[in-house]
Amino acid sequence: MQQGHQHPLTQMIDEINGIFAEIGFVFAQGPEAETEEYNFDKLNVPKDHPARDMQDTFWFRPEDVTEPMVLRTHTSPVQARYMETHTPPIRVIVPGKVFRNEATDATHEAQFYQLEGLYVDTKVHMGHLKGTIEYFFSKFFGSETEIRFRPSFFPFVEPGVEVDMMLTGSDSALANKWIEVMGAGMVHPNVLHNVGIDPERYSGFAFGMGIDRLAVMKYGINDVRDLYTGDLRFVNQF
Ligand code: 2U9
Repeated sequence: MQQGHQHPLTQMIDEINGIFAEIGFVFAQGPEAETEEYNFDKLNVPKDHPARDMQDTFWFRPEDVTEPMVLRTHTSPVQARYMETHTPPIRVIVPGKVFRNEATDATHEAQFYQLEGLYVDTKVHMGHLKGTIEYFFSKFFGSETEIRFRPSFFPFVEPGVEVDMMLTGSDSALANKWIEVMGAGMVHPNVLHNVGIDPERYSGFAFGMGIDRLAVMKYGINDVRDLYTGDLRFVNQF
């Protein structure tokens, strides 16, 4: 008898959660419809930031609610809520669906999956971020994986970095090329303050990655939109 199985994105999320569970991270989830406060304000996104525009974000006004709401543009509001209800040490992994108001093509969907992580404790520094990310990529893509950090900017972290990955000793199409795979950084003191954690006493690192892009890389998928068609001829290949 032919049996069903999990969708490739769910398989990836389970595998990644398992890798982080081994080093003490727990799993958290939260709402896909968010307030402007949790999706943007608490995360130190400036009031005039273009990400807040109607062109970039899906806004809506439910009949029973006075405030306009957004379809979350990242899973970060889940960590903001988590920090308000937990005291450090905090180690959390947050996978989930996010939304961007943009035209779709083979490499962009208006909905996609992100996976973010957050670690907050006393004396957390960039070395912890680097070690954790290196551990993750060597487990997920194999021990022949090299990563490098480039300075970058995101409002919710300071300093911010982008992470590139290179597979060595492999004959995969990804071998011996630097590929951008993740954004990360030290949690901005304003963000800690906004969720009631004292930035003088605690510090943290955070990272985020697009699961769809990771699936494209791991499985050689040509069009991210195939992940959402529900076409069994596609999903049964995984
Ligand atoms: C809190 C504080 C900081 C999460 C981060 C990124 C950088 C990042 C992108 C990767 C590919 C989004 O899917 S993507 O387009 N993400 O570059 N994410 S730092 O930082 C946080 C999150 C939560 C409370």
